[in-house]
Amino acid sequence: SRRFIAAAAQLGPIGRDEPRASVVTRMIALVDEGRRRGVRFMVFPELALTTFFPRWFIADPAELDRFYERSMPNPDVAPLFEAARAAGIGFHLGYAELDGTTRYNTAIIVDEAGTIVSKYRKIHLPGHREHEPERPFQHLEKRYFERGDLGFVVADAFGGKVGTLICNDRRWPEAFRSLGLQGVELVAAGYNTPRHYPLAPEHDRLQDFHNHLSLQAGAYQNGTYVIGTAKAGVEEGCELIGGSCIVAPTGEIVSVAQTLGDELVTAEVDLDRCREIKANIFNFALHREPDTYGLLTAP
Ligand code: ING
Repeated sequence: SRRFIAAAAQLGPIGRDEPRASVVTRMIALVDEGRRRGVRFMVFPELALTTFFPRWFIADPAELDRFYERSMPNPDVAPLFEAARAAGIGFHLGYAELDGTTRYNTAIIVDEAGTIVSKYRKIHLPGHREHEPERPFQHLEKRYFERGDLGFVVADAFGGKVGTLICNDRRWPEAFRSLGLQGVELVAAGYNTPRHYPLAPEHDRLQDFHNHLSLQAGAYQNGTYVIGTAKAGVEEGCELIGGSCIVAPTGEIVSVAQTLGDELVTAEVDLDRCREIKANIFNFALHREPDTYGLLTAP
């Protein structure tokens, strides 16, 4: 069977000036905990190496570039790669990527041997492009990142088909279905989700519900496990939701974070269970009607 222990490796707040070495040390502590619990694959959050810098308008390009990785792996993350490989643990890592002069919100999946088996660049970039000083905080992903150009990515890893979404992607059923149509069995989704959404403050109370609703729907409607991992807590004065969790292909949350700090959330997954959904209610070959879905690709 294809059963193993998987984990959401939730991170608490990362300070604007917190060195990467400090964050990597925190991540290695979670790798050590994962080794103790027999984990095979763990999912770190979106932009896991730095604070969520799109909350600020940063005019100085040199200051902005501080938050990006110019190569992956690199000397800052090498200790994490080494610790994970020594523990026989694969991982998902979200980070800001500077590719020449182009900036992406990127995530990689690394297998138990330390090999990068997939790379994804975030496609659904929320927020706004210009400085909007009247907001209590900015959400400038459309300014700081280009739209991903690698498509929706599924790779062979951990005995199955593993896909990646990044934060806002998880709210778009088309993104999940693009992985589902590739036979995905486990989706890794890191996120940084502020509690306060300035344009709709009446929805602050719903952020945890909408997070789980999105992850659970994506899991059920595509017959896949989903591991959603938060950067959580009050980070530089901005409240980020937690709720990291592991969702079964049935849509059931099988394990969930209990804190807003660094926390390893584990559960046994059995990739063969995806068939309960893929072979029945969401048997795409039998029941899906793509020739009626033309509107879905209309702009
Ligand atoms: N963050 C948020 C997310 O999609 C957001 C943006 C927050 C959208 C709250 C809607 C409501 O989870 C990122 N980084 O995409």
